[in-house]
Amino acid sequence: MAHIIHADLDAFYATVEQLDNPELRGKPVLVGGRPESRGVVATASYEARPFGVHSAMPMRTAVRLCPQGIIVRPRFNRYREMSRLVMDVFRDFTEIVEPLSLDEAYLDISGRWPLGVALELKRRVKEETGLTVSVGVSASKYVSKIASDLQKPDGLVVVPSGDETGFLAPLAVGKLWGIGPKTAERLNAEGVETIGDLASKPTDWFARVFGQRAESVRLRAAGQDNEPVHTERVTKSVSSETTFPDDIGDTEELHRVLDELASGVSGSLEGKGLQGRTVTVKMRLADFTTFSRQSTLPRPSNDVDPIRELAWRLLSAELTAGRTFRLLGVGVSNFSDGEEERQLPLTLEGDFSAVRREWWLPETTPLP
Ligand code: DCP
Ligand code: MG
Repeated sequence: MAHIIHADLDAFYATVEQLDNPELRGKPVLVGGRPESRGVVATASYEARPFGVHSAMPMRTAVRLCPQGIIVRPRFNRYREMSRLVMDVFRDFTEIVEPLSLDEAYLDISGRWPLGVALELKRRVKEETGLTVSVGVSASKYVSKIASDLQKPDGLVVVPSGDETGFLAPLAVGKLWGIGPKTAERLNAEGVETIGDLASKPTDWFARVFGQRAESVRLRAAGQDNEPVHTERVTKSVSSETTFPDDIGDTEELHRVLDELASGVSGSLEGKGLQGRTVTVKMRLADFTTFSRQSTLPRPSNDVDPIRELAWRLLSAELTAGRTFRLLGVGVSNFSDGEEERQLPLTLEGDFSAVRREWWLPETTPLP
């Protein structure tokens, strides 16, 4: 079962400024250029938004609308730094992360319990960075992107598979991917106000209005899209190593260190939902000679026992009298493609829909 998260930080630049400077907290903050030098607003804190201030607005206009607004110059290096922290949290949940900008990304969490992952993601981002993130979850990228925007700030909207059309129906056509303001205007003139209006049109109407794009627009209006999450960084191996303060030659101590490394790697594999077949032990001797030995498990695993045993066998073969080690590492690679994982039944699906009925859908959405 495909589950894709779209996560977008709330008032990103402004929230970073409020975090770093407590005096700005709870106040309307306008991050951007100076009004007297034709600066524009990069973003406004949520305290400033009720005044009608938004990104890309001339700062001069923003100050007129919100005279009590505090203007702060952007600090891009700081935002990049915070972005890296947030993306690292995202990557703790899945290796399939597609960043769209400094403050938003898609995460493929297929095969997991979406509401549980979303709540934990929000909690960890808050705990580790102080930022709040709005999250949308559904089976497709663009539905999730629409969903993440609906309950900002600190939003969480889950659209269960099968409910896409009902979820999209009441929304303005302009919210649909690929429908710009001009097209939206043209559609409104034809009496098509909502995505639901659009979805109810016959196929030949789409062909007439959208030409080449007809089929893709029609499918999207119906809540269908199979665009995968694109990621450049796919994990090929998970490993852990340690350099000792003093070289170790004692067999028992080496054994203990190896156990620790193996259980760290096992935990990390489990956290990422990965199972591997190849176990590698990396060794560095007192004279800095570095080499590794690897072997294969009978089947892909992330269990600590088989990994630990194989790692120990590899290391044992290298122990000779008087040999001391500066560094040891354990790695697991050669992952299975995760197909088994994707087919796991979603045992919590029942509870999940009950929860959704009460809290997770925006009020504008008719419940089935
Ligand atoms: N940004 C910018 N100029 C724009 C839009 C955005 O410089 N025209 C910057 C400032 C934002 C950041 O990019 O903080 C992220 O953009 P978002 O559109 O996600 O806006 P925010 O995160 O600020 O607010 P929201 O809570 O609506 O996501
Ligand atoms: Mg944002």
